[in-house]
Amino acid sequence: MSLPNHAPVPELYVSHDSAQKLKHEAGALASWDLTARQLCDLELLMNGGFYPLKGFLSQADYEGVVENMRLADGTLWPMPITLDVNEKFAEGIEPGQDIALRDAEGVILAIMSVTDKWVPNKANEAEKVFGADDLAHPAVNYLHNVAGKVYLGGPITGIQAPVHYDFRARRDTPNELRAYFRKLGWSKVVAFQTRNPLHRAHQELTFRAAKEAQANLLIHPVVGMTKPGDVDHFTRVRCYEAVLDKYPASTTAMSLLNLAMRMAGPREAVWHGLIRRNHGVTHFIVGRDHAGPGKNSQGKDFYGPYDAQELFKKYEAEIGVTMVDFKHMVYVQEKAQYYPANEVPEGCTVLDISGTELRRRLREGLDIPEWFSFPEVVTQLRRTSPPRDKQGFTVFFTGLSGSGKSTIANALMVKLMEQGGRPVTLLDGDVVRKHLSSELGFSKEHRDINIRRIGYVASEITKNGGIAICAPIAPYTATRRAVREMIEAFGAFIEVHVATSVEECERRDRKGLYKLAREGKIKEFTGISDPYEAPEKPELRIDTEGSDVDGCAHQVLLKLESMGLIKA
Ligand code: PPS
Repeated sequence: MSLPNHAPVPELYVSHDSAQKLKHEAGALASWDLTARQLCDLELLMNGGFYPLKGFLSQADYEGVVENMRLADGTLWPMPITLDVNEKFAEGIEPGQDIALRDAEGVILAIMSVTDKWVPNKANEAEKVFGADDLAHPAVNYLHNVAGKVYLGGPITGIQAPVHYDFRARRDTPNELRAYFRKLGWSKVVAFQTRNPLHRAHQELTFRAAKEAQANLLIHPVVGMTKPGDVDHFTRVRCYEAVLDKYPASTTAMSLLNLAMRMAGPREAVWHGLIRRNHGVTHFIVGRDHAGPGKNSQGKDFYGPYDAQELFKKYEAEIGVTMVDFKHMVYVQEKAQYYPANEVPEGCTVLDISGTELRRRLREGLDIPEWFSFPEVVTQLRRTSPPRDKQGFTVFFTGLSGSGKSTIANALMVKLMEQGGRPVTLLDGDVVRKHLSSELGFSKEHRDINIRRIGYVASEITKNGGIAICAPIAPYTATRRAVREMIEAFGAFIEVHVATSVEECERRDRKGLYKLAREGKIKEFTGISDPYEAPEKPELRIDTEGSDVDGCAHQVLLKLESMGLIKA
């Protein structure tokens, strides 16, 4: 789909007057509250960032995209942009019906004319789009454990753009960027996609790319959704702003992109290229391991380091953007400058600090050398990542009823309060059920709601620098993982499996519940008539059968110390 970079890209919005009228009428339609990811997708659909898509994918388009990266009409499009909904909502919707799409506050942003409703084969989608049906991939985990079971497809009528209150002046639609480039006479623009703070290696890489392509530079960071655990976008944008004056102002621009990344490596690179083309860019930097999701469940990389470059090259003409490929940049000590890893002069010393190492240094308050980053960037990062012993964290006990979770959790709370320094909150299973979840039972659905509530409260405590100790049964792996992700956005998550066997719990039967469960008087009782999925890799596993409560709590303290979360 050719798209000259001087012409506007088609948007899906109706005129202001029609929008007012439609908004009024849409009040009576069935309405769907968009998830955070769908909200990002909708914004880019409406403003032309996802051109030529006219809405969430129909089934035929979805199948084409999954199987061979093409829409039903043959147009290149590598990423399924789907409206996933739960079965309950889907039951009431039939093709031919219009639905209102709302943001988290209930504001109607668009109307979708539903043309298709289907249950996707998610395992196939994972294999084809992400290369493996492996839950270690964040998008595969999202697909199976967050996304709804049913997909709806159909064209969108845009009413209004989602509102952003942060960094408003730095956000541009594709047409705003196109107009800006036109105004400045920038016929060649090379875009740099990033989800990380900019350090010196990135600056060097972007300088070189602009020089190589003889183009102006657009720093185009993603501020929608990135990989769980990434530096939050507020901090990152402050970092970008801090280094912007190190670039020549007349040839460099920065704009924020509200994209929800999928970390799909090669396919993602092609997708990023198409999105940048829509934003009026002519060249695009693809570096080492572009949009890589990290290691799979076998500890191996999902994609080869240069797979994304290869796939981009193959489709370059169709994407309509020229790739500027780069090897990994490293610092050469003797030359006091950065080189692509494959161009390092012989016999020289290479210095490099990985993302993991950087996070360790921040966490432990260690030095971050000037050759690696700019002091202004390090200052911003230190502001949001104080040393670990000053950050909030969550200790999440899981185990069978009567395993000893609550008792150990109580002892741990007292020991932490004795040390002082941070507020401590205990969210015990029984106590939560009394105060937060009194209306819930023990079905899988209700248990999941209960655990997510605990996770939400713990994440707020962690975010605000406190210590949350949780002690529910939490029998399901996927739900525990969801809680981990919620919390790791703000601080450490320590899963402690209190591994008392069901036989031992039943022998102790401290509350008399096992007896009632055996007699069938309590239904869905964990370990007796309901499942318990033991954690495979908890931070700590405690065997209560060999040690007393004080000893168990002490094991947790030692773990926290070894992680640098409390001072010895
Ligand atoms: S869950 O699965 O995490 O939501 O469960 P949780 O909220 O931790 O459960 C708290 C206590 O509920 C009592 N209880 C049951 N447990 C398991 N299964 C069934 N059916 C059940 N019915 C009541 C039990 O005392 C749990 O407390 P603990 O402290 O774990 O013994």
